[in-house]
Amino acid sequence: MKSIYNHHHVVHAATHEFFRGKLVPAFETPARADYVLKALQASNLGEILPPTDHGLAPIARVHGEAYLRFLQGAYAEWRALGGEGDAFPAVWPVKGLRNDVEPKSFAARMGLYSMDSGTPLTAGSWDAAYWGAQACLDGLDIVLRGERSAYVLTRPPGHHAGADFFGGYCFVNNAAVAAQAALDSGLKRVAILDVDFHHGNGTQAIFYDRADVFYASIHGDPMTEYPFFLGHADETGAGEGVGFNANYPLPAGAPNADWFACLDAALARLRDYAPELLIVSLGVDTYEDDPISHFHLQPPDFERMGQVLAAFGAPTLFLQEGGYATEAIGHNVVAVLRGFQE
Ligand code: Q9C
Ligand code: ZN
Repeated sequence: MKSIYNHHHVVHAATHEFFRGKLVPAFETPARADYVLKALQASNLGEILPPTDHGLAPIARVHGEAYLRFLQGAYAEWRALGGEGDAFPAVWPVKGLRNDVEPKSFAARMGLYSMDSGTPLTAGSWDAAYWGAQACLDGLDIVLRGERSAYVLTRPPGHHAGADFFGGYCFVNNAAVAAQAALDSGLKRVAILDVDFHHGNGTQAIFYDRADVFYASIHGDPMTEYPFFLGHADETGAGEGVGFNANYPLPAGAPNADWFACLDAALARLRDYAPELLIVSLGVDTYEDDPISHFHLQPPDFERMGQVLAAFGAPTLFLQEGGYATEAIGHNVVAVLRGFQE
């Protein structure tokens, strides 16, 4: 299996994030990708290639023009105002406030285009996210050219980013960009299976009223787990998209057998959909020792996950999402890919 490695990820390096009212060391770090790269290289799974430039257009198929304009210039604006270090939002247009007018104030636009204060916007956020999306488009090309699978090693992750906002450590929704590009290249049905511990609210929202992308996710119950405000089982799609969204929330601490039962249920739905391409939002924060998540998958479970996904039989594009047990991420990712390959 070929991999694309977004080596530009290093320019997105937050030092801290807000957690329970305090600044704590950032969880989403460059070291995460370094460990995966090391494990990939040691695994001999296949060639590891750099991304190539497909331009802004495929990203603009998913994200709003005003949001992208903001994101590209946000860090420079922050610095021009005297901001030091990373930028954080502090005010949001919640229910009853206007979100249809873009204020001039930078602080106001930070809130308009974000969903939480846990996502540091750094000097390199845009460049790293831009090249991450490019890497995903390269991974897509590999699969569209007829290979059975490809893996994209990138950060920041993507699945919490909506059409018009960042959050959950995500800025550009890589899975959505790849899915839309696959449709634009002529495919008719694309499935996204999100196995990250957290519900991919951004991905779900982007395709919620459409039948050409089926979004299925297994995740911590939003009643207690981030992103809290989306990811319930009764979210089944809207309009044309009714019946093309499936959520499998599980309580924190759920037994691994329950997780695999949900995987079977999700894949049964996707089998009926008969996608021409399966995109896997591959977060490994389902790992037992993940510091911010609450499932208990172990290394052999990741290998089994890969085997089950291989048995599904669709051309498969794996995109890296979360996973914060830094030193274990590489091993767990490679276990999935090895399980798939066998
Ligand atoms: N300080 C992904 O896994 N914050 N995003 C949790 C910990 C949000 C995770 C609080 C977690 C987002 C892609
Ligand atoms: Zn996650």
